[in-house]
Amino acid sequence: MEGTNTLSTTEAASPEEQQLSFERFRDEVLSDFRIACISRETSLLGRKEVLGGKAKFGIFGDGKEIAQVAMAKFFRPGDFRSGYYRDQTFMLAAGLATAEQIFAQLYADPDPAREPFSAGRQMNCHFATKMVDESGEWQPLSGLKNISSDIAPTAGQMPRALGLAYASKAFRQVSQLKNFSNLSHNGDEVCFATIGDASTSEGHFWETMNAAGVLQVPLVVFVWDDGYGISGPKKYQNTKASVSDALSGMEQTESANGVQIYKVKGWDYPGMCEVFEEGISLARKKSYTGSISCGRDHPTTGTFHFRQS
Ligand SMILES: Cc1ncc(C[n+]2csc(CCOP(=O)(O)OP(=O)(O)O)c2C)c(N)n1
Repeated sequence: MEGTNTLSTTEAASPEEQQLSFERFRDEVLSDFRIACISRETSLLGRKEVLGGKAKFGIFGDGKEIAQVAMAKFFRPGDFRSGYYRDQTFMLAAGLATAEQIFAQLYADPDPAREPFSAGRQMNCHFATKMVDESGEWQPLSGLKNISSDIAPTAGQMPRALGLAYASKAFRQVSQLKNFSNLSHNGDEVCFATIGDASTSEGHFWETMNAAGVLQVPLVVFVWDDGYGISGPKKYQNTKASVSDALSGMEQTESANGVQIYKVKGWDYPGMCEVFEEGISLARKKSYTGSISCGRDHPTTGTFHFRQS
């Protein structure tokens, strides 16, 4: 796992180097645990504030903490996320949000210094980073971790994720774009999309997966598979009650292009780190498309769909 499993690479290292690697590894695991705990407490306290009438509406990311600290390890400057309202832990782990900012948005604080995502205009846990500066000029996006503004319609993030990944492919292929190094590292960015399992029943999801397979773009889709959409169990939302099974017809084979599907357990921190590393680096290097889904009492389904260019 990138930056974390240094233990496995230390066989030839001196005892001092091994000790250093172990300490780094331990620090990283502890830091992830700390972020997961802060995120969980944010969810519990935030929900209390809503139920107690101090905030008008709240939606939180409890249950998805471990998958998201793992995911954030592989999100690099230049990458984009096009996601939805369950991603607070990812935002905390990527260094793009603080608990204070999450609460400022919950209370609709109109001061952008305290609520930088939307200055109180969006529902809570609807994140964004700035793409342009005060004069309307592009920010140096290739050096920033970028969040395209979350929107309320579920699955609406999917076509946008496709467009962002397709833009990276254009940066790889179109020579006239090579000068815009402030926007892209020669197209080696990945777009991370997140979506709930119930929302994968929507047309936007299927159109995006199909188009990504055809266009072969660096897109990784994480499906947070908690088994429900509102209170409806997924057997009423998804064919076969599994988006991975339903998607299997699009899976890559020896003789045909397609997408690769990975399933991982939502509570399996090292397992997810390994799968995410493999899938995301494939998307980054070879312009594949991927999708992952995560569950609650059953395995987080890590469904990366990778498409060879
Ligand atoms: C297009 C659209 N239809 C319906 C809704 C109302 N809605 C909000 S959340 C939600 C359920 C989403 O479930 P899932 O995709 O599994 O995500 P989860 O919240 O469980 O992570 C629905 C139906 C919406 N926001 N947008």
